[in-house]
Amino acid sequence: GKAPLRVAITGASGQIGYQLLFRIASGDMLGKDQPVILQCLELPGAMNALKGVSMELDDCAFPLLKGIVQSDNPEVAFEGADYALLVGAKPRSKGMERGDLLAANAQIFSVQGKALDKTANRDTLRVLVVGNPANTNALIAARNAPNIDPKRFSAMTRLDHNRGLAQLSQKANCSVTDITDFCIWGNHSATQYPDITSTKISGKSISNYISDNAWIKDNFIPTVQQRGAAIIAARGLSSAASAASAAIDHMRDWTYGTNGQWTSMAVFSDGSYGADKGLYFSYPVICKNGQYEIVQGLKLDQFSKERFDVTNKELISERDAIAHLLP
Ligand code: NAX
Repeated sequence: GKAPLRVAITGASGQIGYQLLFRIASGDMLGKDQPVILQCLELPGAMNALKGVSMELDDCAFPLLKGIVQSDNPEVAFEGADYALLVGAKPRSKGMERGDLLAANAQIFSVQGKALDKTANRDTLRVLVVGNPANTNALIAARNAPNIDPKRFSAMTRLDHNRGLAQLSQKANCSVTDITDFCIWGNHSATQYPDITSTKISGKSISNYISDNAWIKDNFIPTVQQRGAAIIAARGLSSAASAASAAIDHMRDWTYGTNGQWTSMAVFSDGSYGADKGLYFSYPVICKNGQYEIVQGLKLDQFSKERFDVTNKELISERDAIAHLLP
């Protein structure tokens, strides 16, 4: 059989971690023939909860699960890691300013970037930042890991992408797999731009199925942008199982490819389409041979350009707010 791969997960005993660990251990992320070792990082105060989660993982008797590391030390949790899912982050507390939130997370992701640089497997590593503000946290982690290719870092907009697919499939009364060439641009925040300009359903322009432009502008786009808040309003808790599912999709597709289809990933910007270079910016990507490529050659109309600029500006302002903390 295959040698086990090492998968580090931070915030492992939190809401998303609790969904994620079991799906990774059951083979949903890396395949039903790929053994894994889970390397869990938590805050010291959550180590007891993590122990309970680890006991439950044992109790599943997953054939692919070859070990569980439990640590509050990032250098230990990231030791030899082939994958790192950075889920744990500082949540916004009451009265906290945006700048304070960015700074608190800059602290966490600086430490974790340095630890990845020191102990992870630099030649195989794939990093997905889920903890918010995810794009800027990815930037901070990558900048603190000078010996790791910045293309090995990414942030999650796959949940936004999947939310968009679900809304479109319900409106057009088709299967999510019939929908192609849809993407999310920019930040994982309310400024993200879910773009249907190139989208096709069963190979034909989406306008054949959804001709109502007002629905796209006034319903679809805000619904996808505000979905996180709608889940909190309904459930009293933020998205967790769907976030974990999107993280699984992201890592699986990055590793095994998308068969020529688009997905959305926030990746190191090379300046494509005018996004600021070096930001972690969500683009349409195609994954193959274990790598992603930003889809090139698309034409952004006036409406799309305006929305693109808003989310680009927001990411620049997030970066500027923590610029003094970057190495
Ligand atoms: P929880 O508060 O349930 O869990 C977070 C866990 O992280 C806690 O157990 C905490 O002890 C741990 N933690 C905090 N700081 C840590 C550190 N420095 N090292 C290790 N562990 C640490 O939050 P949960 O609902 O799981 O959400 C986690 C993060 O995902 C949040 O930042 C949230 O905003 C973000 N999300 C991002 C999404 C995306 O699409 N990119 C969607 C879902 C989610 O809202």
